[in-house]
Amino acid sequence: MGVSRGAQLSVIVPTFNEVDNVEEIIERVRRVLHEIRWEIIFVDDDSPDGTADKVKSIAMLDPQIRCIKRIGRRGLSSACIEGMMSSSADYLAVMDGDLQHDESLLSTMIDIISKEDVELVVGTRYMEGGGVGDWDKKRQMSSRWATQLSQKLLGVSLKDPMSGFFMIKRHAFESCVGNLSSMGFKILLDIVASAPKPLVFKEVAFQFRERHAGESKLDQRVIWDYFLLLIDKKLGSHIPASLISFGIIGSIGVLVHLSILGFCLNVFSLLFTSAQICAVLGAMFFNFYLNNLLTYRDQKLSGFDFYLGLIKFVLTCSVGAVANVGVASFIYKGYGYWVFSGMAGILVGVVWNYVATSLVVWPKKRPKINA
Ligand SMILES: Nc1nc2c(ncn2[C@@H]2O[C@H](COP(=O)(O)OP(=O)(O)OP(=O)(O)O)[C@@H](O)[C@H]2O)c(=O)[nH]1
Ligand SMILES: [Mg+2]
Repeated sequence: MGVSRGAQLSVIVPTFNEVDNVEEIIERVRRVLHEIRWEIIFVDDDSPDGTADKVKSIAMLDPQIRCIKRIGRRGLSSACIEGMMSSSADYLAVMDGDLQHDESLLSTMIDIISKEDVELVVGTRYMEGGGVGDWDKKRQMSSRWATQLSQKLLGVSLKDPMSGFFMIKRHAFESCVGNLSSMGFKILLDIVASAPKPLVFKEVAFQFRERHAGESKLDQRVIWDYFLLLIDKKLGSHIPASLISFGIIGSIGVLVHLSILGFCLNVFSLLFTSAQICAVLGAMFFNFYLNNLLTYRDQKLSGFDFYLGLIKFVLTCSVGAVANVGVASFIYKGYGYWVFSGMAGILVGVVWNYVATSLVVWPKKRPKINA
């Protein structure tokens, strides 16, 4: 067999609209990694700013640079996972594409992971020497709170499980990959909580820097994804996270329904049937809007598709309502327990609505090739 020429370290960089950071990140990584064969794998979700084209134009001249372009997909965690799965290197690092992670730490990490008996090295903001830069109080508090929650709930002992900067041995990553939830932004938390046995880790401090160029993709929906990840990990993936999300939104929808009903009856003095119709339509709109925003954010409908989706949602859920009433009445006639009958109807309705709307309203898109 010939001498191995493949990369020993793959640095996975998830990107969405990071075109002005690509060259800088490559140059900075090149400056810090000397005694190892490395490659950078950019995983881009078809950024409108042409990030993937930029990476590919560099990759044409430099085999150390690779690009995975995903179409009709979004998601930081799933992008990192696909990047890592495409690597045959012994060591995998994950680093943001906006230069907020201190790339000089890569050489420290590779030193540790290749010489010591550890499977994972984590860049940590919450230990001496580390920090979160110029974050405002609100962001600092929510990050601390999310950290403590995952430590308590999932028994994670990392100081900074929310960090997106780490290096892991490929065999250790591959031992977890079948259990990953692959949702949201928190890929490190997903990995450590999915490991069949606790990963041996070491932490190194780093200062979270300011973004080099471009804009943050962080928004309030990250919080929802984070809770779904926690629930998914706790329930052992027996129930799809999207069904949990659908169910939670539906439960809040019941409160919305009752509020509209009460409002229409007491404030507008509508007849009960008219008030109930308003409440049903209001709750359906609420459910559609939030599911479009949160449960199916990767396939979010907008513009004309939003209104078309709303009509399909209302029609599909109407069938669910008929099934709900039918099943509940059937069981009630047979056994007479109203709570049990009602619950059975709700269960059938929710499952129908979830399955049918995922097929009819938010079907998995066939990718549109822009290039
Ligand atoms: N492939 C892919 N990458 C993403 C997606 N969302 C974010 N990213 C990338 O993930 C990295 C982290 O995203 P940021 O928006 O910088 O999030 P953050 O660093 O937690 O937040 P800020 O401090 O506000 O920048 C960046 O390189 C983004 O380009 C996505 O949906 N798909
Ligand atoms: Mg960032």
